[in-house]
Amino acid sequence: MATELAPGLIHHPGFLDAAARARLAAEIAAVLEAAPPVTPRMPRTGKPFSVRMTNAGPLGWVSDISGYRYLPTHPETGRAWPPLPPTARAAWEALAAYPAPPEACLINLYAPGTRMGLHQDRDEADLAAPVLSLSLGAAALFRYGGLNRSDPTRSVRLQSGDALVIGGASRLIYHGIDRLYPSADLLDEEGGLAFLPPSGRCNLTLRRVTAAGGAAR
Ligand code: MD6
Ligand code: FE
Repeated sequence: MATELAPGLIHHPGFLDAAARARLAAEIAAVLEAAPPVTPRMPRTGKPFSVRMTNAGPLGWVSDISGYRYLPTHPETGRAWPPLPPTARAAWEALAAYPAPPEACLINLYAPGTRMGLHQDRDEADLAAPVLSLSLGAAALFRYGGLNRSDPTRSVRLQSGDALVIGGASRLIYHGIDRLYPSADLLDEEGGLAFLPPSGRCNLTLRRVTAAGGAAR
């Protein structure tokens, strides 16, 4: 059962069943082989993020001392990002209600104790498309607010297999991850998440970057 947490912010608990979670985990493992995770850094200050990141798809989101941007190649290997995981792409087709495929799949890897500060996702030219988030591994507390950083916030727990669509009137809301819960997923116990430390978490966000039709605005 999907829940509309706010207009355009739709939570699909357990969207990926055990078989889909295992398939997605294997697809992510292959991406990580081809595109090793990097530690992003804050623009200007160079302060490292606690989360490690990589990407799949034609474009990947990177952050370093010179800023946030989308690039067609991995910043360290110089190679093109690997193809979008098919299971993630199928989730986009089922949930995004958008006529064009995703261009970027950002993969965030959380070790226990890591978090992600409140932010907006606004580096995409096409804000008509939602961001689709998929979670695997340890559960996390997702905090979301409004269009201003100081707006009141609420929280929802994202579990392994959950999908979250952030679109419509919520496309630019502030959001972040406050904490992980040290609860191992079955997938983790079965070794399907060998790319994560025990009780780690992986989140995928799928995005459209350029305006539909291909031209960046
Ligand atoms: C995370 N997610 O769940 C971080 N952004 O680990 C995000 O920052 C996010 O889940 C945009 C839309 C959905 C998200
Ligand atoms: Fe985000």
